Amino acid sequence: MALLLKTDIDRGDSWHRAFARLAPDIAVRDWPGAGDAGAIEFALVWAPPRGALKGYPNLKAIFSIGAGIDHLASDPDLPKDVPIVRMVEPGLSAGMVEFVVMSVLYHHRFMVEYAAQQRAKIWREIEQIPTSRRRVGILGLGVLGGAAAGKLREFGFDVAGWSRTAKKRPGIATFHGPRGLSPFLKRSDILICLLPLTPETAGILNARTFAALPHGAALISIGRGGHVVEADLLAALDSGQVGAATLDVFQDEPLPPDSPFWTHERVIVTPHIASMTIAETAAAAVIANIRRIQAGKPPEHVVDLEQGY
Ligand code: NDP
Ligand code: OXD
Repeated sequence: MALLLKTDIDRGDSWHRAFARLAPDIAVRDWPGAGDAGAIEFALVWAPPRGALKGYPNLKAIFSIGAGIDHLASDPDLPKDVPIVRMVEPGLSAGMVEFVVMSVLYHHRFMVEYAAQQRAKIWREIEQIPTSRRRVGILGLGVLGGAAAGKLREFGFDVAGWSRTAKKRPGIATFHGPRGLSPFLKRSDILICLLPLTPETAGILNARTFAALPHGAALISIGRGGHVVEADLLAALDSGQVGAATLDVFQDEPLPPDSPFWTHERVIVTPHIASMTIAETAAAAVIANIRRIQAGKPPEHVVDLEQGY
């Protein structure tokens, strides 16, 4: 029995080490050239090229190295009837909570304005606002959005979340569905996008969305670049309707050198690093799911391809 591994960057060694330590009975074979295709029962992949997962007759599950599975759902040659499992692991959640807290505090404490003042050598105080008066809205109240919401509450922020289905979370105002979007946006001084990219959510950060926010709201875009209509965001930044933005994900990655976001004074650009799957903790989660399958149980965190996440 073997697991096919396809990572995007040079992190293969850490996966090999983690599997060797935690599950020496699982042979990890790198894609491409993984040897006997019949021996491959599981695949652990990030952004495999189209058709790369065809031709493994005994494949029992495809594990996404990331929480998002848009890199798989876009492959029309994906084997049918093989469950796709998204990544849910403590390292990824912890990293995302850190990034969200850091970014929210950055905007909350006017660091974009202070950075501009520093460039202009201006010594001027901006009146501090208590967290209880800062309304933070999270698009996507799933594993990552939910964890971030909980931590922001601990800081005392007035937190709301928007999801597809109705939810109840202590201390968090919840909204759902298309009708819940506008009242949710209206009370989002800092808007965070932690949605999956699906046909329903593509382009959701557009001119209409920005117009519904309080004037000068900050945007933290950490879901997928396909959520953002970039021309609309630039227009909203230029008009001041969106006061500042932290952008981690983009339509084209790496962000092209001529993108105006690189040099925009009120934009912080990071290279899709809001959080990363940690091989050690993620391997444990994948192995736990493999053991479930081997025991005849369904794996956890299977994606609903109809919904796209
Ligand atoms: P989950 O599947 O756990 O949560 C997704 C959330 O989005 C759910 O609350 C879901 O609603 C909501 N949602 C989905 N579709 C809609 C819709 N049409 N309308 C309203 N709400 C919707 O995902 P995760 O929290 O694990 O991950 C979220 C995304 O974060 C990933 O898909 C990925 O794109 C991104 N990500 C980015 C990273 C980065 O480094 N920038 C790192 C990791 C992830 P409901 O609860 O009702 O199902
Ligand atoms: C993910 C990502 O989806 O890193 O996990 O973007």
